[in-house]
Amino acid sequence: MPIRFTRRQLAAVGASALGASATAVPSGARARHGAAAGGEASRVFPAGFLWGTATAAYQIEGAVSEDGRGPSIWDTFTHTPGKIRNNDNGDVADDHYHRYQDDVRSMKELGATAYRFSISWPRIFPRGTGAPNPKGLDFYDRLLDNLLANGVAPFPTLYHWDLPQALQDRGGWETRDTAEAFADYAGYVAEKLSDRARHFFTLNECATFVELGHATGIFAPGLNLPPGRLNQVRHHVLLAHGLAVQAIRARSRAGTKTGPAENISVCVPVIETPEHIAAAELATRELNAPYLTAIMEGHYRESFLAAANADAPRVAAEDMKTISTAVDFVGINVYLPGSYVSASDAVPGFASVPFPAKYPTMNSSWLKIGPEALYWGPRNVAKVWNVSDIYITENGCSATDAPAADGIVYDTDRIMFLRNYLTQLQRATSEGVPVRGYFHWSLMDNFEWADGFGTRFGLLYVDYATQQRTPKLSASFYREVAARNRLV
Ligand code: BGP
Repeated sequence: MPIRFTRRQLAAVGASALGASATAVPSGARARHGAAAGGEASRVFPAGFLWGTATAAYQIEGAVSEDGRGPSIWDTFTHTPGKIRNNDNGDVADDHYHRYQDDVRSMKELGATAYRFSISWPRIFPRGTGAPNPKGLDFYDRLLDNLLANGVAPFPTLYHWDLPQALQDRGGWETRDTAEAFADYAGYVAEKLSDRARHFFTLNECATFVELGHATGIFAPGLNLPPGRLNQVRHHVLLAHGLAVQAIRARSRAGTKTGPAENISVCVPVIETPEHIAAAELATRELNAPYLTAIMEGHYRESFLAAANADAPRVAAEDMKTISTAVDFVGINVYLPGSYVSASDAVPGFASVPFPAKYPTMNSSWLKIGPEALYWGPRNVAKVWNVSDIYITENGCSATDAPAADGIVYDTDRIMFLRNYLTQLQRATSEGVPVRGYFHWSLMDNFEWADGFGTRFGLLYVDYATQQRTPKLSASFYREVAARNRLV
């Protein structure tokens, strides 16, 4: 019987089997030969694909009282006893405000070509509106210069949940004024920074900060609003996005690009057959009705309005037009399948299949492991809304990272997670789904909101007592992927 090697075995035996003749081949040629014979080309990402990392201001910066920064709702919330695991707070966090140069150097060492970070609104406008604080902007000026000097493209997010407390005191997202204040701030920042930052994300994960901050109250500002007021918050947040897109366009350099960074509910067909795939596309529109669907389609879906009934949002004349102002790209944060979806003859034409009790998770109870989410997320967005540029603005996982006796963090679980998710992303790009870049959450361990410092998502391990950063094993994996622009 002839011996047949699988591709993987072939790679392992390749060097010895080729013997002396292989050593005569120049290494570059051998690599090219290997790529063709071993099928490596099938694992590549498109040329120019961006490999980035992501962070957010309150989670890493610290320096909460420095250089004129005003308080945000997260300062208030974290200093309210009992709200955060271990009563942790972001007063110091990763001290990135003082260590940003080291952190940019780490990005360079990772081979990252892009960086998604957020701008702290209360550093720029300490009271949300009024006179800007020049020292606040100076920090981001220095950061941008440093990133560019190290070959890392800056992708700022304008709102990653740190609303100035002064605006919360005047009603927060319950008032339209906050949406207008956000647009003023966004336009101001874009005017100042668009000479160097060419892409701006408006708001990070509307669905998360609205629902967890205003319905369940486990995030700042910790509210439990009744349905009508909650729908008004949802609407004002969408309005803030649309007004900001317009303000950024009006005030930035020509060619500046902007779009959202939303954690859509990713709808995965339960089995990949045409009827379940069609159901997953319909579910994508329905299950994201209060957020990305409204942004992309310019109206609230009938089913959403019918369910809200008398509690539906109050919508002023031009609001939906503003909300659906054309974006240049769509950013999506993808961690898990929102739903496994099957076709159904009953209204609404699909069913969400329940997750089994012991479905595998990472080190956060919500973080279900579903690598195919990184295929179906961008694939559905591209298909359903005909989007031509997509960024994966966050993906990554929590783990129980701890240094071994030799000081190394062997996070093989994170490498497993990434290898499987990136395999699905590569499947998407190889089919022509227009994903332009990937931002890993996170560059380094940081203040993970309600979990405080109790769980870790970084490629770099942070010792919070010394602020020392140490690359984990997953950082080596990520470096190899980024350097080769393909899976390893
Ligand atoms: C996303 C946020 C990030 C990050 C991540 C992990 O929703 O945009 O800021 O925190 O999730 O979530 P968590 O910190 O809640 O575990």
